[in-house]
Amino acid sequence: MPSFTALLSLAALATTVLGHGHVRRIVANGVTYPGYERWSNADQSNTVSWQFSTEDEGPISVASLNSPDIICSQNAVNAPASIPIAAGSQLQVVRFNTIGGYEHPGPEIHYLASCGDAGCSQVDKHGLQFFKFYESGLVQGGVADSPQWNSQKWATTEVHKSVQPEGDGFVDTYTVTIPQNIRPGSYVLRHEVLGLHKAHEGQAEFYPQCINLEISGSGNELPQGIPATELYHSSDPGVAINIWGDLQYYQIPGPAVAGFSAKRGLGSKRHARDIQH
Ligand SMILES: [Cu+2]
Repeated sequence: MPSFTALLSLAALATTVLGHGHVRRIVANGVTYPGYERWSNADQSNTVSWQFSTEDEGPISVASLNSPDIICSQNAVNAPASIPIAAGSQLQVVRFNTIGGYEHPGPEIHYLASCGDAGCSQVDKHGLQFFKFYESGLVQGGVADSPQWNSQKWATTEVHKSVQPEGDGFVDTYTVTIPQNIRPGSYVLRHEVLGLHKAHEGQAEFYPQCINLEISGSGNELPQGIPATELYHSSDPGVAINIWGDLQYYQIPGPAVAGFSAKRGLGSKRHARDIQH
């Protein structure tokens, strides 16, 4: 007789066939950190990405843009562990999906929010103030030549050109650089991709996931953020859009990318002198 857990994983297979994707792991400084796995029975006390409850790893819908589910995905719960990382260095966010022909044409967007003294394993997600520090949307304008995406090119379709098979699915790898001048401390990295394939039907798909970071460094900048429930609205030009034509311009939704001073010390002095001229 099959065990209860075996039945559960059968159910998982049935539901994840329609799956859309989740963060499987993060690689920083040559170390691999496990992400939360919705259907794993393994010990997950060392995961660095926040729990979510979507059974098919599906998106947050446009109807939920101003609900707490947009913060860190559906019914998100703090991850127990954090990734130690130096400001200015890179990490790789590896997204898993079960469908090889996975198509979510759209932008990739990254935010940070300070967890403050509470730390990211304890912080109340409703109080997190997110600032955007990286975004990439329409990389090249053109016609929506699905499934090649060689005319109309998106951040996600370009990443997907390097897709790798893995287990019963595929992985796409996003590279993120942590701002050099950010103040050290605990932060939630809000990694997000959007799928705009059904945006013309009011069904843009949002895939936010949160990852705990412990950032080290000597920076002192902490840009002003806003609650994730205020980032987007259904009427935003980058949300209410039809991409199935010749698209030449795309306005990435959400606030502007936060400004960081490029370089401290000598660089900023030189800049000050230039301004005086
Ligand atoms: Cu999807």
